[in-house]
Amino acid sequence: MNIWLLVFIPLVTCWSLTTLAQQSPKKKPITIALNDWASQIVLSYAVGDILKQIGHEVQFQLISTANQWQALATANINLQLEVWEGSMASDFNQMVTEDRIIDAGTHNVKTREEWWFPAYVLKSCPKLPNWAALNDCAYLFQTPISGKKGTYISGPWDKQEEKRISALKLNYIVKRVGGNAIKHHILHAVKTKKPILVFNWTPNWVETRIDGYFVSFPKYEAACMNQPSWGINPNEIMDCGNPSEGWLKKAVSKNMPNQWPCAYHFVRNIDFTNKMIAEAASLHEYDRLSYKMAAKNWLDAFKDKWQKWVPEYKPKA
Ligand code: TMO
Repeated sequence: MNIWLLVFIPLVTCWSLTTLAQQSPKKKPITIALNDWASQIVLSYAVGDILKQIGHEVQFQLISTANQWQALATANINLQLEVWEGSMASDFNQMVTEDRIIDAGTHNVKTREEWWFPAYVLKSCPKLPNWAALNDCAYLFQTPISGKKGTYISGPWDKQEEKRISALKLNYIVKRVGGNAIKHHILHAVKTKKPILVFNWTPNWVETRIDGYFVSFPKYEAACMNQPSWGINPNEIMDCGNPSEGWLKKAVSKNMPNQWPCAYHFVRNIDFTNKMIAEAASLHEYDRLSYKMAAKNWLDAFKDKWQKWVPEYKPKA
């Protein structure tokens, strides 16, 4: 028997209580974090919509992944739906260990966040995706700002990539762009068939539309992140890739179970699949729907899935 069934037996009346909640004049809104990549934003709007349907007030707060931990700890933000292992594991684990936020469960998803290139680059650099080919092929990725080095384009998330470049002695610089700019760099490169080396992740819209590969770095182990002696560089950390089968978790503020028990029950039930996330991203990034329209379409497309997270859910007439 699933342990959560035991924990939540007292809450089975949750969904009928929402009518009571609706009658109280001043309800404290649940604040959902909006970060800076498409699936996270679209799915936050979608989940916000479901929370409203079951009687909650909801508001959204734009915030960076770096700043969200403190905001969750002080309950200025109550819900973060996409905590990615590759970019957020150390902050998340520390906050949970210090009992400042709640780990609200793991999605049934395998994630990867890594350097990526379109498949046509293999013609000019056939030894990729092995990372050992990166230096020989650095000239392919030169840009005016990188001189003789290659340029690797990355986002605003803390990936310690400069440390990896140093540890693996890569002849590259990191060019940081906004989370939403990554798409334009990829689409432009693909349109003009130019080589590009760029931060990408899965599940994401890219895999549904563009053929490409993640660079295969030395296999990730946790020790690589904090023990210099680990790996091929005995003096530096980060001489490895990111987790290739990473987790994806939900984080909530500590006041959630008491303040909004029904919402908390629902959030624990939320279980995205790779397809649900890739589709959320594609609806906005490729199909060009606004975030909110993408959320609407997503809710229609995956009704059978998310309605199961809300026991006794009855669509409004
Ligand atoms: C956190 N992210 C999915 C952009 O790597």
